[in-house]
Amino acid sequence: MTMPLRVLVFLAGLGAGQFALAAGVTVDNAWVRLPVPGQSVAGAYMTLQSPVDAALVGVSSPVAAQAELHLMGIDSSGVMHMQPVARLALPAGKAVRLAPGGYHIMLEQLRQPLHAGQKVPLELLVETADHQTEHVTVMADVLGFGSQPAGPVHPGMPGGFGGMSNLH
Ligand SMILES: [Cu+2]
Repeated sequence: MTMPLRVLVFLAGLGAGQFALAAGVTVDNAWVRLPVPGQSVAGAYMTLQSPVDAALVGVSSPVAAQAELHLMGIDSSGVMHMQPVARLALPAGKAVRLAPGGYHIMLEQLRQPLHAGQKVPLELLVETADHQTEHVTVMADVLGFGSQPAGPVHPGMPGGFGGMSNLH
């Protein structure tokens, strides 16, 4: 859909302009679902890949007072629910997808209304197997209703998650 984003990866403690690519995490297709008017939460999605075993252990964004990694699931009675996730494993060489209906970043207490076409910075904290942590800054596109990538459609849920804009 979009070109892979160029991400800036830097080791904590390095000076400005020094970009270490030790972990080399790449982030593709980062996007934020445009919240319905009046809502102060928005879901953010992307595909992460690390060449070495790593984990996503934290998220933040200047546009939100709080951001959390969540997993959405559907229980045996068909009720959708979600839970905070402290860390998301990024196995070496495996693309890990954050997408509607599954893992997502929830931006909470938005500090400003978002609009389609806007780019929102997301700060990802990635921990590698040797317990180094790196910040990965990625710009995510705010996508309105018609331009969102097709997400997984849950069987028995006509229209899939795209029709449920209050969820994320
Ligand atoms: Cu959530």
